[in-house]
Amino acid sequence: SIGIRRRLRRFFRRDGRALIFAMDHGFEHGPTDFEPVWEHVNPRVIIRKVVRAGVDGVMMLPGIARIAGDAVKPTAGLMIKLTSKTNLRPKEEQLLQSQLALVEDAIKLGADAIAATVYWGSPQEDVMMRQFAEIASYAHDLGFPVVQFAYPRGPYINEKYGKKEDYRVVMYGARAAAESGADMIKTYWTGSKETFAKVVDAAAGVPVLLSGGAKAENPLDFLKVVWEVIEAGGAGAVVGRNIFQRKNPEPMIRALIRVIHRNEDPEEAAKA
Ligand code: FBP
Repeated sequence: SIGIRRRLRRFFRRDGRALIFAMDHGFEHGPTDFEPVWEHVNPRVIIRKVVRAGVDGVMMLPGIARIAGDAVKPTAGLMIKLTSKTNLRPKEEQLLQSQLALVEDAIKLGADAIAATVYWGSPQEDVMMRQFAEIASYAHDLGFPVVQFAYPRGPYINEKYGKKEDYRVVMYGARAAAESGADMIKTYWTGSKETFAKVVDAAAGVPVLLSGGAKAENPLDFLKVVWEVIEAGGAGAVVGRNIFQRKNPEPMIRALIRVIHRNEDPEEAAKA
């Protein structure tokens, strides 16, 4: 629909790419993720910094949107994720994301896009699949794009492929996300440009963004990965720790923008 296309443009620049800041870690990992730079536990502080530095979008859970959604100025899209889990759950239940709020809540909070996670391959895959289907159906009806964090993980994956980052697993998740109606997909790095290009192909035209991962000590290492993602046809990155675990996130954001939007060589981008 026109609404979906218009709202997707709030995240993607004309080149079809986006840098999105992720900040659901206080819930998903716990506030310890903010300990490296404790002032960033205050959502307004970090959101102001990243928006000023030029990110294209910000992703958060509904409660943080209530507290600090207005700090996301109109220069950036607001993505509200409706599912999560805490790290406090028993291990057997870590493979499930539960729904925290409704599509209507996210819309009332000003969301431009609605996100939800599916752990493909989880023993609870069915629950997340249905959750996603319901969210997508409502959101699409109302003209809102839906983002799937397509994260394959589960015992069978480990048994058969050894790790969840195996490209056959990641591209399976991306394909499943596309087939379940996602308008944007966020997934893991597969380790090489060639394999990530297959993930992009498997998504059949639905934009695929990299999920940042743990903070790289050397920023250049992370910029190189993002550069390969772009070379592979990826549509950008959704980045949390590599941004908020730096006291001054601006140089990293500026460098990421150069790599994502200007195809700049990571070494050059890091120097600028
Ligand atoms: P990072 O860039 O910090 O990896 O953030 C991306 C993200 O998907 C967050 O949105 C989420 O909280 C976290 O990673 C989940 O990571 P995992 O499930 O691998 O612990």
